[in-house]
Amino acid sequence: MRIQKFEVVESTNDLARKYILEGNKEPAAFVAEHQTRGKGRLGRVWEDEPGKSLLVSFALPGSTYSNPPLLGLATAVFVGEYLDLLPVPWETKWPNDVLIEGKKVAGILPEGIWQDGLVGVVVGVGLNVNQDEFPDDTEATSIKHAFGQALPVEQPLMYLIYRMEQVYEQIVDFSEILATFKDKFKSMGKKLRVRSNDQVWEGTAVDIEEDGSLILNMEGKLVTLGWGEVTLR
Ligand code: BT5
Repeated sequence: MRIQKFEVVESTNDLARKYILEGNKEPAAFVAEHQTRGKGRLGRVWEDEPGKSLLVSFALPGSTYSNPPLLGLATAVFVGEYLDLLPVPWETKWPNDVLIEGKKVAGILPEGIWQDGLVGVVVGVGLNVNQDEFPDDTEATSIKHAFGQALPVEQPLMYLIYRMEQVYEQIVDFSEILATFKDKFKSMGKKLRVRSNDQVWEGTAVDIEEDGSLILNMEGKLVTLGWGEVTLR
């Protein structure tokens, strides 16, 4: 895996996208200390504290990963596996957030890169490693707050690189990872409100399918949602 480090960039996801579109074939990791236009999903902003956050985007060229959201979900589990090493208790929030005691510690942004078909996948990870300041509009935390001491940002980075290399080499068992995601999804069996495609769905979370979709039971009717925003009802 090629690793490229930067001090300040607009968004590491954009660097990874450009790298794939330039026709590079080797997987790469783009790491920054600070982003001036960190991206969340649906045009939202990802905030960081310079030098205290892990901001990395993995570029996986090729068409093997035809399901970017599933890769995002798997990456949430990889972050969780790292937290297990400390250990710090964690949970998942569908589709791809990692929470510690109900507060967001990591956000993941998977993107399919298209050019006459799928030419690669980018997976961006924002992980609050040593952060002390968080956005006002959300319940957030950092590993430092949960673990009680600061850690080198390189530590989770190295773990994620190790797992992403396995993904690239196709030696990762996605069904096992999905089982972990489900096991750590504390809202399973609970009433949820999900905003997806400009519609609001209310029902009980009953399963996550092999492709990463969430299944809601709406008064006996099962609805499959590929992507969405979850709030507890
Ligand atoms: C995400 O979006 O959670 C995906 C975030 C991905 C960020 C990484 S950083 C490296 C790479 N380069 C990029 O430009 N992006 C990726 P979403 O589910 O839409 O959540 C965004 C929301 O999370 C915001 O609207 C805030 O409420 C909240 N938020 C922003 N910064 C946060 C932080 N540092 N910690 C916790 N929550 C945050």
